[in-house]
Amino acid sequence: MKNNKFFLCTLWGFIFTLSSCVNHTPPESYGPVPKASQMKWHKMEYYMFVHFGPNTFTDVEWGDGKENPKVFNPANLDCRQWAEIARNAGMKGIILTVKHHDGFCLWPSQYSTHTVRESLWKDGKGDVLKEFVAACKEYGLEYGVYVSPWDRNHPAYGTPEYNRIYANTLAEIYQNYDGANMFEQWFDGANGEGPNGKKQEYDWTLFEQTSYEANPNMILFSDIGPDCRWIGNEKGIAGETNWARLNTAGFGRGHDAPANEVLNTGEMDGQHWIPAEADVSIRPGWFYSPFTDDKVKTVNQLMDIYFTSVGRNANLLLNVPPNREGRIASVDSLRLMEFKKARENTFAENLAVNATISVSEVRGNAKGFSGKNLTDNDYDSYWTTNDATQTAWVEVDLNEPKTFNLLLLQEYIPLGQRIAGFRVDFWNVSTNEWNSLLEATTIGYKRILRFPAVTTNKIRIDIQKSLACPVLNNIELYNAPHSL
Ligand code: FUL
Repeated sequence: MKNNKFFLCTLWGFIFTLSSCVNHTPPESYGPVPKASQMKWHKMEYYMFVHFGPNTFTDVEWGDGKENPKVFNPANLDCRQWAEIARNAGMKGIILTVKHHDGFCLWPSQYSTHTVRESLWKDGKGDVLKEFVAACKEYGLEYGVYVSPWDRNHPAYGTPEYNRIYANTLAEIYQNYDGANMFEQWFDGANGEGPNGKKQEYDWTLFEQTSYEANPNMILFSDIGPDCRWIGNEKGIAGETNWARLNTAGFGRGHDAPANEVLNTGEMDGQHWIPAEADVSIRPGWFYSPFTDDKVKTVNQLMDIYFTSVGRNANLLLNVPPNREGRIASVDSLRLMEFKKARENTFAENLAVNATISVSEVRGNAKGFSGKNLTDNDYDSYWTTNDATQTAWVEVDLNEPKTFNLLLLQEYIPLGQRIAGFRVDFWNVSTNEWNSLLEATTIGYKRILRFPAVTTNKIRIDIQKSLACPVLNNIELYNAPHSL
């Protein structure tokens, strides 16, 4: 009897200890994490930038604000054509330059005398912004605006008074053009001298407040966020290491921004979730010019840009400038469709979809965190380990040899960005040993790795450095038909 009691006590103690080691609860988030609006933004991945204004007609990139507003006279403006092309190109939205550095407003602003109202277009009664927002809505696209703080036309620029004028301009846009539904506000960092020879001291707190008041879910872009940051170049190239995290204390926009190299890679210890957006133009300039009709980027260049932006944890903002008619030229739209086809061909068949996944460890041995979640096509299910684990491996067994040259990985970023170093090996079917395929650092929302094609039945992803237990939610393998 006594012995039995002792046995039962020991058994209960053992079970208790065991169950406290086994963890069925999701990991705590690590470091800064995306807001719901940022999560939605990450999933957009690819959208259109539209530079349009007086510069479209004058072959310059930076109008000086003294241009005659009458030069703005598109013969056949058609925002629905832009929207239809963007949608057919697989883009999720459009951001329009409603005011560039020349100060010219594409809507009849009460805060400016340099607007569509002063142009010849539609006898001064037109409103590009109105047509743009209506077209995006009609085609199911998100819409956003670029409103340059630097204004080379406004007489108050360079004085404290201008900050209020600029904030009022933003408020006017939000109020009259459904700002509550705008997905992104693009704050350019450029800051030149005003008519008095002075640079504006921008009141960023006021500008941000004005935007969030209209829509707390608006993504505010600038060199340093707060919601997404500049990638540090205008080529569409994110760093091979790219953290969606940044330290902003002591930094500003434009000349006060962190070094371009820092913006390009983000910071492993960044205190804020500020993911990168890569802006690049399909032509050499941001604005249309007939001189660049034969210089539209090739499909191979666009595919490269896709891999160095979306494939490196950044969103791609591809500029497609309408011509003097106010329409996207056929050379640009054809290229966008070829680019879409090339992506469809590349990602036509995920070879990992039926793979058998083995992992070094499953959190609490719980089914909910198993390796199967890596191929189930459900964004919100993921594989993870116990809290103390910071190195781990995943083996992807394809059951038979397959040829591929692309590996797509996703970290479950709602719990933070964690992975800082990993390698991938493939099973060499002729020598029966593991051979090295690649080594890389970060993953983030999405990472697509390119390599010379291999034919093998299995690969192994070795996570060698993770800031907290790794949390991966997706693995895909593809054999891109074109040269990479
Ligand atoms: C820059 C501007 O100066 C260019 O004209 C362009 O608008 C680009 C997207 O941002 O800062």
